[in-house]
Amino acid sequence: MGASQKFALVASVLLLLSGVLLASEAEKSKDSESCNAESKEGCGCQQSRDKDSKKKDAEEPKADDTKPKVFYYKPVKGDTPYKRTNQMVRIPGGTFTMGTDEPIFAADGEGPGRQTKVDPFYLDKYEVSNAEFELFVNQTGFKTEAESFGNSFVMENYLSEEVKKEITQMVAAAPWWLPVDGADWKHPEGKGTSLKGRMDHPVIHTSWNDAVAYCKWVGKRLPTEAEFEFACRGGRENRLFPWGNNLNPKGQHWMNIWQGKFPEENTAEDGYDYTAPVTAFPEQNKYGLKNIIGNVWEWTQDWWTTEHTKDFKDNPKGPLSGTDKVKKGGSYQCTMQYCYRYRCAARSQNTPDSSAANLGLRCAATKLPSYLKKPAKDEL
Ligand SMILES: [Ca+2]
Ligand SMILES: [Ca+2]
Repeated sequence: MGASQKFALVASVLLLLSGVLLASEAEKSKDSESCNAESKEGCGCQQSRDKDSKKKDAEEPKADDTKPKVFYYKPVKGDTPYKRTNQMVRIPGGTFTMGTDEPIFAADGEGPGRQTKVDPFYLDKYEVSNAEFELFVNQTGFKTEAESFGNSFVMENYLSEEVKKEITQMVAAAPWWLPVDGADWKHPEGKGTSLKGRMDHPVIHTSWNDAVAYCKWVGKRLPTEAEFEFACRGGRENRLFPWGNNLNPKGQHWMNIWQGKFPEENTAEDGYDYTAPVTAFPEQNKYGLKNIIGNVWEWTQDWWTTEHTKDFKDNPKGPLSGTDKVKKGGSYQCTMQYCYRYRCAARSQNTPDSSAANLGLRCAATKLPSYLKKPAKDEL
């Protein structure tokens, strides 16, 4: 581990500790929280990012991000043996209440509720799968940041004894969350692991910079936080989940989260103790979105801030600068007791070069990419 990574680990510990303190506050009032323990803010190499002008460009998406400058993928029969999951749905736009006046975690900036206008746009129906990301990597040779750094974060429960033996560092405030050498999108649990049987699962260990590069390549862009939340709410005002306030309507599971006592026991009553296929579970609201909450966290364009006013916002794009990017939707590691962030108003953050086993993406677009205008024959 290099000096910069050691520094990053120390920074992670400090930030994670602050997250746990916040969590203990929240615990007193309602549900406890350690989703901050899922974050690893500060992890990664700031220095290398600054040196890389290409990545620097990617940090500030421009208005013309919908026009791919480098590659423009047109599906060709035989390109991939896997079913495509790159379809988009149209989100009609409108004015909605973003955030909430009844925050579960006020320190996250979940409130106040503010009237927010969002123009119509398109959003991926599914999280980006390993199969879709593989097309990108195969055709561009793209190297993710986790691959460049040589490690990424994975929860202890998913690691082999062999891999665990090699790990000498640990985040004191979140000992279940380990930096694993060789963990990247293709080797989700480190050396010796593969994507076998998981090509339709969401790609993980992708940083914000990786996500921007991927979305640009497919002629799309990341959604703004406002767009994500508008889509998540599906036209319903002030509800917890995309479908309403009931966790399991009709007695069924609508998302991939954690059941049981975190982190000791995952009973996987929803059918999955780790990531689920991006096509799993019912459509979560009338826009036809799958796993917009649950499964993996998803990056948005916006820089992170917790300072919001009640003023009307017209297509907000977040602060002009910052250190962390907003992620939304919660993950398979969230429970009511230990990360109640699988709610549309909930939010969290990581530095743009962070990656982890519970963090992925889906893309948005202002204009539907032309290759999607005619549904492919093999469309789901
Ligand atoms: Ca689950
Ligand atoms: Ca998700």
